[in-house]
Amino acid sequence: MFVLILGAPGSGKGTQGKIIAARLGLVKITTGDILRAAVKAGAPLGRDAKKFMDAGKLVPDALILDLIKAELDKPEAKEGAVFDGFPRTAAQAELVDQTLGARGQRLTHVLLLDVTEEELLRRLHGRAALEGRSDDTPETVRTRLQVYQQDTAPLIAHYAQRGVVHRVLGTGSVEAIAGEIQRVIGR
Ligand code: B4P
Repeated sequence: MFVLILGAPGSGKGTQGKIIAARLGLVKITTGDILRAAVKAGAPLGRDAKKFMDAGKLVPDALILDLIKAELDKPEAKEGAVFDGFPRTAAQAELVDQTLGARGQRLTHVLLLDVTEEELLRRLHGRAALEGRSDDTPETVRTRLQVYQQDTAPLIAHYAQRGVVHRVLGTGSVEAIAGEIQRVIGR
């Protein structure tokens, strides 16, 4: 089972991804967390990625495709995984398709978390106050929402053609949303 959680910044991908991965006993791969850890550690990738992240832009595919490939090739991701935060561009989606396809696998579920822009802004401003994440400033949040619409939202049509997209209302309690996802996946 390979589950992709797709949604705008602040839609609850990280929150729901953690719950799904724990319930299904799957590894969760979160590119945002990997990048933030690389920044914190002062690793070369982190040094290169930081300026894009702080500006609310996507880290260029040239920097991130190798990282995604390495994560997909890890033994614990060979039989299934939850993808949180990637693929986010057409090139990343192609890499995921090719890597899984070469193993006779495919994305089995794409969960699209549907949240209004007003609610996204409310949540991200709330997180800025709580966690002080460097990319949660009002200006950067606007950019991230635009980048999502431009680069990532087109992936919905790409996966919808294969009939694997499930739209889930992403507002309400975390538990209610998790319950709806469980119902949709059937496990
Ligand atoms: P991410 O870490 O993926 O950031 P995000 O899109 O904001 O999602 P996140 O997981 O943090 O938020 P969530 O919706 O769970 O990316 C950060 C940056 O890294 C990107 O801008 C980019 O620069 C770079 N990056 C990462 N992956 C990349 C890739 N593949 N390619 C290129 N660049 C990449 O949650 C948001 C908030 O909502 C939380 O505070 C949560 O508590 C709250 N929330 C969740 N569910 C809720 C609910 N039901 N009700 C109320 N609040 C809720």
